[in-house]
Amino acid sequence: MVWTTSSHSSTATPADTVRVLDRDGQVVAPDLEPELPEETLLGIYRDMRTARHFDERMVSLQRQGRIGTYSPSAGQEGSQIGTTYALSPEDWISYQYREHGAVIARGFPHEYVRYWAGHESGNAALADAHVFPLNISIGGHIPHATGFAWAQKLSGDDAISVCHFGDGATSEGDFHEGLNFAGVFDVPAVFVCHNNGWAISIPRERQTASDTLAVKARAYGFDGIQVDGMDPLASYVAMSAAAAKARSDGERPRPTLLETIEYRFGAHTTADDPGAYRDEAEVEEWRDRDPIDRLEAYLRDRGVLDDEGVEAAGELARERVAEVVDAAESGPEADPMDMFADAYAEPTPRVSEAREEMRRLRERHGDDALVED
Ligand SMILES: Cc1ncc(C[n+]2csc(CCOP(=O)(O)OP(=O)(O)O)c2C)c(N)n1
Ligand SMILES: [Mg+2]
Repeated sequence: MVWTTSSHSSTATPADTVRVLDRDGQVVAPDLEPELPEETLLGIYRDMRTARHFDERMVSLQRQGRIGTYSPSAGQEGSQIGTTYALSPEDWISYQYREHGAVIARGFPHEYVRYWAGHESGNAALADAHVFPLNISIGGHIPHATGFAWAQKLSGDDAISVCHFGDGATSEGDFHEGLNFAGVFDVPAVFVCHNNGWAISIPRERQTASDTLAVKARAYGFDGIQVDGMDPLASYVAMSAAAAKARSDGERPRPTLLETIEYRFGAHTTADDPGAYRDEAEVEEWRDRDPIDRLEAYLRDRGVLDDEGVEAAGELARERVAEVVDAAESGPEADPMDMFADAYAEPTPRVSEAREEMRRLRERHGDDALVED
């Protein structure tokens, strides 16, 4: 481990934030700089470019009616991809609905796009990449991730459980229950709280009176660390250290909470208008810290990347995204009745009732029954 947390004060200040690169891509903490092979650094960069292009493409597909509501991730690729590169492919990832970068860093299965086009099967297919189904009920997956980590520990599995969620999720009871249990039962889990400053239109200051979100881990008896989430290398080193603590090689595993401080450049979802609650000046200020520009500058400085490499990464991103979109759209259209199929192993009376109601409505009105007035 290259950095310690023992001196982390209960009122973390920006000076405590783990940061390797400044906004110009200059190394500000040489002792934290990870020694990564060029191929790995380029992999992180290429995946970030792919995630950014995927985002643009998905918003456009939504506008054309080819997918449903989508939650953009532009601005947040550094923490999503930097943390995932620090894991073993055997580790399991659970996430909210915005961490597309983590899925891309896990091989980008084309079924992912099928999920956004309404296919339940798209969610299930992620299991091959050790990614749990996407979770929209805020915080609902945190106790599950803790329980899964506990099972990993009890079964002697060396893999760990990594759980992504947003700042808004920290106000849910599930956050408290999941982290409290994790601390008491010493589970091999890393919780990544993507603090992007907003939970839809609720700003971070209205979410909690705590100085930081990271400090909440103290109450559960484990470390909470603030990380510059616009810095992919800081995200990488913070996750490496947290994952090592969780794995612990037969010693007592310990969970960690990482609070990655970042920003979403776009809307909350394609159904949101951020102009109604935040200033464009704030967005511009954060655009100046773009994680892709930052890593690009670092790689250019080290001679790992030049104009040609940047161009090639853009081309690769376009190819990868076109490929998954084509593959996802080549199959049959989604069947809306599928939404009832896997809610429970056996449908509850309520689910059966809802399915019957949907069947009747579609019989009477066709698929217009699915469109809200
Ligand atoms: C249990 C629950 N309550 C409310 C909602 C409505 N909702 C959807 S997204 C969201 C905000 C979540 O914000 P945050 O956790 O910060 O994640 P971000 O969207 O910023 O990535 C809310 C309240 C929900 N999906 N689930
Ligand atoms: Mg948020």
